Amino acid sequence: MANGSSLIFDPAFPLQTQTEVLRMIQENASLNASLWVNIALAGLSILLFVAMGRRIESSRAQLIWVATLLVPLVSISSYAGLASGLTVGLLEMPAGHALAGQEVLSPWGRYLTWTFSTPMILLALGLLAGTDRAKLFTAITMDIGMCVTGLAAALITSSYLLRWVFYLISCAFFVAVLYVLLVEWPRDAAAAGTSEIFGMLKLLTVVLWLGYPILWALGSEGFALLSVAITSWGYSLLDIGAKYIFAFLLLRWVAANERVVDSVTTGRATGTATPADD
Ligand code: RET
Repeated sequence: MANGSSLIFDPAFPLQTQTEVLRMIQENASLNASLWVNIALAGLSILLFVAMGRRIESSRAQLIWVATLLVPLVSISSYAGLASGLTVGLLEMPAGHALAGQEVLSPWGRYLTWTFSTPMILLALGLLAGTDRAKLFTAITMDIGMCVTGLAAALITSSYLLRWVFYLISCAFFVAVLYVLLVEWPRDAAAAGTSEIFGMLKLLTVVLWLGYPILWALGSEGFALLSVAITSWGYSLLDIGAKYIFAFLLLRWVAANERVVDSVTTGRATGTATPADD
């Protein structure tokens, strides 16, 4: 039936958009593969991490384990949302953008779900470093700020300038996260006796996390130098390192050094670390 008034909500339109988006994703084999690869890897990681953690008994090590396990759990939900078209939109880019006036596929669900996965990564790292609540709170809230403002940057269609303003706000939050990771937590980890593993995971995290804003700027959301599919592959590859490889290394160490983890109380440790493969 014809919709005579723009005030009347026609539920057929959003449904058509989602079906249309799903069709566009499925027609782009490379884009589709970049999503399904992560669904498969997240599924395997969940099974592996459950198996790795089943003998962990101490409460602190269990907390790190659950936080780590939540990373692939959030990821599989995130990628299922993207692969179904539920969390992908068609956005008309504003004047000034390289694709101005065109409808561009925007996988905004990625930025939304980082709000849930990245705090888990930081919680696990902070607990490993034996940090205090103030620094943990700082890192996690700054990280959430980074993700939410990153989501805003991706969703703005009214002004090209404001997309970049939000991008810069997000970067400012990110600097605070980097400060905690690079300056505060290494000191805490040294006092806690977890320097070696923390140092390795910190390096992996900082290097890979820096790739995300670079990719955003080069990809279809920013200067559009890369196609939607290449941008998506970029994020998918970064995710494989920053989530599954990171979580595997962390969990393997925690499972082998439960006593050390348990004795870490905000800056004081009594145990001594042993290599993860002992
Ligand atoms: C955005 C764009 C705006 C500026 C900045 C960004 C940083 C994103 C980061 C994401 C990390 C995601 C991870 C996900 C794992 O589940 C939002 C791309 C600074 C650092 C590790």
